[in-house]
Amino acid sequence: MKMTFRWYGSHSDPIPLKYVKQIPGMTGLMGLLDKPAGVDWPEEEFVALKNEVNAAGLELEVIESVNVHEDIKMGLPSRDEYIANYISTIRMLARNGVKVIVYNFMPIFDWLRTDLARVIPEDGSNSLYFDEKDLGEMGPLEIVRKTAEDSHGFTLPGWEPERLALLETTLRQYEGIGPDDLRRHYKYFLDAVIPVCEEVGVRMACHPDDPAWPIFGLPRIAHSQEDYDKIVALHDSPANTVCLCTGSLGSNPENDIPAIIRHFGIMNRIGAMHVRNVKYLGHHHFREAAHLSSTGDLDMFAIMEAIYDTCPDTYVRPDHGRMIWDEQGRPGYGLYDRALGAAYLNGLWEALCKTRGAK
Ligand code: DNO
Repeated sequence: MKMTFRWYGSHSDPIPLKYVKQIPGMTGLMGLLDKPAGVDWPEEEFVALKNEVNAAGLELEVIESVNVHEDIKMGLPSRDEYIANYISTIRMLARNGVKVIVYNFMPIFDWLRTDLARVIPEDGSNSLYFDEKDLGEMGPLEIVRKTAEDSHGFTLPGWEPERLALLETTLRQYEGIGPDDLRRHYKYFLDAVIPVCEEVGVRMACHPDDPAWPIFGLPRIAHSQEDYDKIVALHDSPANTVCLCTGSLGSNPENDIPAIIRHFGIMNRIGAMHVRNVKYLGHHHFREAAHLSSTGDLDMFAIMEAIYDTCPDTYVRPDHGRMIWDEQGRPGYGLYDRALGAAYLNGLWEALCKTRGAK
């Protein structure tokens, strides 16, 4: 297990790399370079980022996210040009030591919340929160406006301005596209990129829908074990993997997270893990919790145990943290609670290794 941390680059992340390195057991980053979907990433920018990260004593083997252009998801004729750029980016990243690319195939919205700073009454911290009832009143344009307003000027992953600029048009374009169409477009994409990944030794890892159900009537095809069975079958290869995000899939209590990890771990189809906890508050209603099992509804020990048993070499990162100790930062991506999360997950791992044998 390699413990990593999401970092947004010195131009947009208030957390110095030095602080990341000081988290015990931190080996590297799941780093993000802010590139709009569809562009061919310039090598010199990536090399500069990699050098900066390596100079801080950290690795950069997982890149999150290389976003997939909407034209690819919609199956438009222009997709071939964007796929060619994607392939060129894969080759460039592989040349520079990247092993896993995290991405998603969600139409328009990556993750969605109705409140980015809901106060947790028990301790006065705050966390990301979702209540479908609030969403019903808002509608997509309103939620985008609110999310931008509440993000304290930070660009949030999945909410990049260029992605949302064409929101109304894109929402309309998706009207005739159902889940099977989206899967067909997905297969076209995978058939083009996975052979390249095999050739250069990179794994693509698809992040789940968050929350784990359809929203705004858009097709969403990655929120259950059955969905992922279909995705890994679209192009059968060890390079076509899952970024198993426990909190995204776990927003639906019907998803048995340790069982899903075991299922795909045994198949060697887990490219990376995001490990965090959620607290259920009702139907399609939850908030994010501290990583500690007892503060939410996921069994973090069972999750780490499933990783230990079936995919012990995978990359793990603590995921969205609460805002604690009055930290001001990017919602979900502050330093303190994610550092606590990493320390806790490392502790669970040590206990597993000491009682069952080192891995
Ligand atoms: C949310 C993140 C996602 C993830 C993308 C991968 O906080 O986990 O935005 O990075 O879905 O493309």
